[in-house]
Amino acid sequence: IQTKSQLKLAVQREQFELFYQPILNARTLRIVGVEALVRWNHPERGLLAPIEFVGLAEETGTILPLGAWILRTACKQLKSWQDALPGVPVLVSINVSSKQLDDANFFPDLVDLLAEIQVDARSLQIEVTETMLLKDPERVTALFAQIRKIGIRIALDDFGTGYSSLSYLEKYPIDSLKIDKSFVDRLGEGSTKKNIVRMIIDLARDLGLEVFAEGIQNVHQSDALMEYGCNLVQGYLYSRPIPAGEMLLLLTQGL
Ligand code: G
Ligand code: G
Ligand code: MN
Ligand code: NA
Repeated sequence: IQTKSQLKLAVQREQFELFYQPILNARTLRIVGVEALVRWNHPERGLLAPIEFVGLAEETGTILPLGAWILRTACKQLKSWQDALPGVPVLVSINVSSKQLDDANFFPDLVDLLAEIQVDARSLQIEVTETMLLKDPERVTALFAQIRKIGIRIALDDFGTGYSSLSYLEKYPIDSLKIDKSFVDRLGEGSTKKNIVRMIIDLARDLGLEVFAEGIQNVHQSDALMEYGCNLVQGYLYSRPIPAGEMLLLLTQGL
């Protein structure tokens, strides 16, 4: 088990690495974006997955400096891909904890970061979870509006797993939904369970939202998603999360 002080030290020492998982157009199989996924490069235990430390980081407040490092690293990476591949549009999607969004400095720091790195905000997306929608609605609405006004897209991650009601979807200024893997897992099993995914896609379309599906592992799932009208897909069927250097090759050559 990781302790608070170990994690704090690891942030100071920048013992983290971002992996990237491609997001594809299921029809054309072209890469349209990537999701940044953090790993802890632990000196003794090797590469640790977020499940081993993100919860602790959130509980202890270390998510603020860690989250700032993640945003900075992902923006610098985007900039370097844009410089290496002019004219190739890539969306970089970054998971942001609600603890980061609670911090009053989040937005001003983000604006400063974009100015410093000189990266186009329209190539950025942040992924927020439904817990965000259970907070002070006026504050969240204003914050999301500010973020979108500078061109950053907002996706609601792990959609369908949280406690928020569907009516929240109409209230908040967001751009897209990411259907949680647990729903994608059910595709191909039987028609009643398939209908949940179909319903989410129809709902998103109704609300004018884009819809992503994650955790796709087989062609039954991708075929069903395309049939229902969801073309933005992510999962092991296409690619696992990979280091930045390998991603440059995929962005250059395709899958
Ligand atoms: O990479 P992996 O599938 O193990 O990630 C599991 C979960 O960890 C993701 O669904 C996401 O919620 C969380 N996660 C991964 N990377 C980040 C990150 O950079 N910041 C935050 N806040 N959470 C992340
Ligand atoms: O942000 P979120 O917690 O949803 O991150 C997605 C997580 O799901 C990442 O940790 C990623 O490694 C993982 N993941 C992505 N695609 C697949 C998949 O096809 N199968 C499984 N089991 N996990 C996946
Ligand atoms: Mn995510
Ligand atoms: Na997710």
